[in-house]
Amino acid sequence: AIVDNKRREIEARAMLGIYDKALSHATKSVYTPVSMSRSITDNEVGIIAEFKRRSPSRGDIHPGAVADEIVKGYTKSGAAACSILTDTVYFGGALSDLALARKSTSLPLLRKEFIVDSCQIFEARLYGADAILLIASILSFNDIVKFTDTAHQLGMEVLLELHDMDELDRFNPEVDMVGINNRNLSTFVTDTDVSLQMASALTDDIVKVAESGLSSIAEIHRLRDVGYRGFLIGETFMKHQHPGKALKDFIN
Ligand code: IGP
Repeated sequence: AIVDNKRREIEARAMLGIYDKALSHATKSVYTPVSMSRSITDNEVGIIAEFKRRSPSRGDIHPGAVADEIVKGYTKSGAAACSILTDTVYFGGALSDLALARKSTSLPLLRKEFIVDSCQIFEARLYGADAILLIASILSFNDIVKFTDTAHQLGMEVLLELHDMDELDRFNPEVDMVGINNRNLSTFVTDTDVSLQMASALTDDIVKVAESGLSSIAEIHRLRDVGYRGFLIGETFMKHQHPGKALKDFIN
């Protein structure tokens, strides 16, 4: 349903001619992307702090959250990068949140979106993203290869999200990071053991990110021990009035 809705949104935006401009102006953006994978591996903890107002699995998490305030807090508290949900219908986010985040931090930003068309990658670059998410469960291997190439041409990195062993055939060695999502996107069942079990399925040289359902620093240490360098965390921080402070308390 999310993907069908996304395709309809894109079709409507295309009819308005929104992407024609995005395509020709994407690299004229004043912002030059930086490496998210390096920021993660250089950071002591490697937390990718997410901006998310609500989700289909949890409903409202932090309605009315303001992106620049929260991203500033995350930056001050030592995040290695930030992830910005730009889907509106299911997550209450917007591209304007990405633009606001861009103005408030020099940390690398991930455009968290259901990418099904290359025009969304141009749009990501234009709004100041440093990296894009590609979700293996909604894409073909060919699309993953093509979209990775597009992101790289625009100077951005790719985080490829996998959830189970069956998706390993969609692994493109050209991607910059692989994320293992503990949450099954069709059932919303979240089990942090997924990251632990999938760790050995990936080669050591790829930057590994554990995603979803992470709520304690002990879990992070356990995942670090099996090779993860990045940790994508949303709800654990966003459910608090001051997500930046929550991140600080989490690390310390
Ligand atoms: C963050 P959590 O449980 O810490 O809020 O999860 C992030 O991993 C999650 O938002 C996410 C997601 C996605 C959202 C992972 N992959 C794909 C939308 C689409």
